[in-house]
Amino acid sequence: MKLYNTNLSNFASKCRLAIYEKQAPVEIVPIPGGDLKSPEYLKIYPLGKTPALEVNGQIIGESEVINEYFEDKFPEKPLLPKDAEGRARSREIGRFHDLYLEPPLRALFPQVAAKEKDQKLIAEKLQEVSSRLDQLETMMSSGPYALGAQFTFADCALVPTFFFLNLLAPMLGGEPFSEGRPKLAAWWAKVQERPTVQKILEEQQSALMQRMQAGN
Ligand SMILES: N[C@@H](CCC(=O)N[C@@H](CS)C(=O)NCC(=O)O)C(=O)O
Repeated sequence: MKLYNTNLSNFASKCRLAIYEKQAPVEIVPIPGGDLKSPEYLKIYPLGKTPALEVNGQIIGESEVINEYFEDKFPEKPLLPKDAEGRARSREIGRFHDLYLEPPLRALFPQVAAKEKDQKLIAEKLQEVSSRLDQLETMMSSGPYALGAQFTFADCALVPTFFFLNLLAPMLGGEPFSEGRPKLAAWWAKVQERPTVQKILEEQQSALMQRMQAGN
């Protein structure tokens, strides 16, 4: 079983975090041809996105689907609660992340390196991220993790995106995400005590440095 991965990708990092938590026997491999749109990779996964999981010659795409597959395949260290309501809550936060919180943040990525910044877009997207964070604050448990005592897929979804939130918002003039959001602030402090989370954040950081040194 192989995960086609780039360490900087928050979606691929979501799956690597689950792999590390579960100590799952998954080979983590770079993108063939060195680019998501290389002919070699498009042949394997026509969407040209990361992550993608290859199992017995077949591709499973989409980070949330891949993580659910890991839960089915490697149930020993569960990342979903046992009760139906807890499972729904974890999935709800995962979906909230993918559909509502991450897209406005992603829209800001090109602005960091842009010589002429689009200040209107920056202000709009920072505002959107900020309201999504307010909504997320109401969804978080009182800790230590997103849903409470158990570290779940909800945490796997949020951690790699908070790496970018932490960096990006201040660089573009936004307020630190923890400002006025005590549950998110406490969660972020706590979750970083976890060795698997430290590993993911180090991998994202070092991939970002490499990307910056390469000048793209
Ligand atoms: N919904 C997808 C999103 C994956 C995604 O967009 N990954 C980015 C890297 S963080 C990517 O592959 N971008 C290239 C593209 O969309 O063409 C998932 O959850 O896996």
